[in-house]
Amino acid sequence: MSGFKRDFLWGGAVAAHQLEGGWKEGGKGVSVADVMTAGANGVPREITDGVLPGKNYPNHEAIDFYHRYKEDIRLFAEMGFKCFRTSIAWTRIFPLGDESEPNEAGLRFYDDLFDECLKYGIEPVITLSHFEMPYHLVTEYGGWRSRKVIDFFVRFAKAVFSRYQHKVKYWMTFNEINNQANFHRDFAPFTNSGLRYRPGEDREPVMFQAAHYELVASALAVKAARDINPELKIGCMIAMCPIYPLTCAPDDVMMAMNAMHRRYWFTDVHVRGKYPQHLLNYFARRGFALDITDADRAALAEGCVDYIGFSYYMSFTTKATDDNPGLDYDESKSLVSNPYVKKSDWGWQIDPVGLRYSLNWFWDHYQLPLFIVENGFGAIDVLESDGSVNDQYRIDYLAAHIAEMKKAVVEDGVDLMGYTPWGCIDLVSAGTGEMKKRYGFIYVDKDNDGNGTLARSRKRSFSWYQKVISSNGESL
Ligand code: P53
Repeated sequence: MSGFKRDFLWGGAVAAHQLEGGWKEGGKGVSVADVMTAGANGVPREITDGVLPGKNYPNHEAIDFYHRYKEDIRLFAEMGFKCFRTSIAWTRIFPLGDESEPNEAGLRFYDDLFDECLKYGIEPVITLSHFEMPYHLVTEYGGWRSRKVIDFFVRFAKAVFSRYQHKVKYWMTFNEINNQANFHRDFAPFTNSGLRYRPGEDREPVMFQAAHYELVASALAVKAARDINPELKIGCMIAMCPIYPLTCAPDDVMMAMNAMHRRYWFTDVHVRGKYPQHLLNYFARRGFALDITDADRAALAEGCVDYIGFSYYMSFTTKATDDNPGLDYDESKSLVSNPYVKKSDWGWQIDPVGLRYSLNWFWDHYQLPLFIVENGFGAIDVLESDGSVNDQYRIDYLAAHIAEMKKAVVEDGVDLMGYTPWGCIDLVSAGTGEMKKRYGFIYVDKDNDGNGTLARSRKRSFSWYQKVISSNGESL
């Protein structure tokens, strides 16, 4: 093959809670994203007990896509997008999460949004759960601690598969389901699974249990989608940060392998429909008695995904240490800096070759079509007095990653479906809640404190990406 497929899905990616705003409109319920304040680099977002007065909740208004999506999709069409990845806010469809009937106003919003995309020939690519589960499920059920949430999720999935089956072909179940491998911090367990840990609680088995229920829910959703319409394609969504050994010392190499096991077993379950033996042995060694039934095992085996969606921003590096003779991976402690790569202002390691490595890693392991559904450079942009933004650093980042992606396809033979850079329009950062950490081709006039006109303007990267798409990745 000389380049990317002719029908390669070039586009951009966002998530409902990070751009829609309208947090109470159309009957929408409160989501976990609605109770997270703005943080900053090194300052974690606060998770509050409900929405409290006097706090800054950046997702409530976000960039007001709820009211401005027509203007924004017109700009995506101008760039030549073939697809647009967003999520359906679960709380627009089931505001509390445990209702028996969906909310018609919420369903109508996404009908209109998808129609607007299709009008320009833009294929919607939809994530079911992207860090925005109903907050009511957290307070009433403890989030994904509860098996009952499987039924609520599957009800939500069936409602939207049935409703949009003729508008949306490509779906993903849980965004970056493996972020919660970092369970020592509060962020990922809450955004992935609605988990609030009690002081002193043994966090790890709780995370494994929640992840298990999600994997079962995902598999049941895959099966439901096939029953509703066999044309639908359902993927998983994995946050891929390949973990390198710091040196070739055998213990460092082994440590890196263990780390990969602990961060990527989720993909094994999604793709192969069963747990890898290393993890079952780990559960036994640690004495974790998880609620995994025969019916769950059957569901997992029947609900394997059609493709692997993944995000790629950075690689990680790890090493063995004397205080860790078991070479166990703890994401909050085991990562070290890679001396061979640079970092973004937020400390994310910039490693385009890691994307080629990741594509090959997934392909070697699973032989399923791959879809890069996030990649991008969070940076501080400067709006010049003439209204322009000269984001050459973003162009450099994306061009270097696309060049490596091309090698994976052309030289290595990886089956790649598409590429949707993250935050194609500036939006609220998931990790920090900032506006200042920008990813877009389109600038949005809004700052960290919520000031600004919300006006949209094209950055330098806008016309660059337009050419990338029109040349099918030849012009970088
Ligand atoms: P922000 C951590 C590591 C890799 C990807 O992230 C991550 C995270 C969580 O912060 O999240 C994904 O906004 C996620 C998006 C998110 C994007 O990466 O923290 O799927 O929702 O916005 C970028 O810079």
